[in-house]
Amino acid sequence: MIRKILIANRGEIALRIVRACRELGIRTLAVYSEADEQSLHVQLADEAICIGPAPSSESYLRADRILSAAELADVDAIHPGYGFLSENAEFAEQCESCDITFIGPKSETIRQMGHKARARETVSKAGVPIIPGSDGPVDDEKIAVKTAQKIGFPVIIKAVSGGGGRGMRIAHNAATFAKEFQSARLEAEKAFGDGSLYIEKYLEDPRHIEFQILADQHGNTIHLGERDCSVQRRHQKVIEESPSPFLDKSLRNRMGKAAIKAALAADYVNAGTIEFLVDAKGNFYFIEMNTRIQVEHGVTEEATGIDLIKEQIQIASGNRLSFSQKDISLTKHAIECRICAENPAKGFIPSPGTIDLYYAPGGHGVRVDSHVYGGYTVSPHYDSMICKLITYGRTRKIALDRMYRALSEYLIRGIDTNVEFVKAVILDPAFRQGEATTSYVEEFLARAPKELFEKKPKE
Ligand code: MV4
Repeated sequence: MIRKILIANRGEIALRIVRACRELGIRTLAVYSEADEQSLHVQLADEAICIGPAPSSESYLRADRILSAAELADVDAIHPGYGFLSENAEFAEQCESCDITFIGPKSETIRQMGHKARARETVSKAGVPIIPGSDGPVDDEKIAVKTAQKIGFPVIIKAVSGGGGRGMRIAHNAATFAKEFQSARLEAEKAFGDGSLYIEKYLEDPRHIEFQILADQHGNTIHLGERDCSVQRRHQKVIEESPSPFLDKSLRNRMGKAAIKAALAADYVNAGTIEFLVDAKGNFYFIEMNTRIQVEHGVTEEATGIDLIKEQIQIASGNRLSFSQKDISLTKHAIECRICAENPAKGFIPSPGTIDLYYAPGGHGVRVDSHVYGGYTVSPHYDSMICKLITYGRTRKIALDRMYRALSEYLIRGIDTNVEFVKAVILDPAFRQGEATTSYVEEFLARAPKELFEKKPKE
């Protein structure tokens, strides 16, 4: 039985996990860095232990300190949230050997799916479509060029230990391939300590659509529909929604079945996400699997009515899923804007500092997942996201109109934010019509007037 959970994270996701535990009657232990002493997750958890100085490398990434805190407070389980140690197979393994339940898949699954070339091979063998590319990693440059020529240009070079877009390079012809290959290798070595690369045919202008999976320890694996995450900037998602305006019933069904196949092939347990790229004709291809709860999970929660964090804990406790595939539908339309402390007019540079006035939106169909408040200081040490604003309703139009209304009542003073930028996107006819692909933000920035992203002077 799980009676006490250590939350190995910070910010809004730590608070989100505290809330789920409260409703389940489970005690919580927060761990925090010196920079987060005043954080809400620390104040609202039942217990809290400081695990080090502000830099993540000395606190939230220190498996040894987190496991010490776990032993000291005698917790039964650890929830890793997203980022930090959430996809670290070694950490999951250490939890397993300490007899502490890691709330997530088996360490072996994290390792298998963390190797992006092996993940491709695993799901492909199970009959899930993948993008034409290399069979596994290609480390020799000469062989890599030949492989690229066989696939046909343009190709995309990706890091085997990467994911989420870092260490990727596009090569348009054989002449530029070597240079791109070398710089991808250097970047991958620096970022992941592994310069191993693989190659795929480059798809122009795809949509990024991902499926939420839940799998219990008894072999029940279901999907909870999709999230369209095409609106991203430099591989950071900005807006996510469910259902996708691009999918019809038939495509959703086929993609959902493929997502379940991929999860089964990975012997998956707990909550996970299968990422696909979808072309204009509706062809879809697996790109990678994320073995964690994702930032945008709330969109699926509001569209389906299912609490994914509670389900993660129930699954980790060994309980069976209390619903089956036929019980799941996207009954509402939900949309999320990631609100960040950054300045869109200055190339989106981070804007840490103290929030001296704060009023968050509310009302019917509005959900605010945030750890900040008036007087809170946004630290330069962590991600700049300060809030996930989610609105939902019966139709996409209701959710979008509600989002614009909610954004319009958001008051944040003292730091710069992207509120005006996302407002402009929500109003943009191309976005409204559901036409956004992964090139959308770049195109929008090229044609949008600069004033749009600046704070409106007070009337
Ligand atoms: C691609 C792709 C096109 N073709 N793979 C980016 C994040 C990571 N999860 C996979 N990503 C992509 N993989 C193939 N074969 C396009 C993306 C992609 C992207 C690429 C360049 C610039 C922005 C992008 C935004 C979303 C997805």
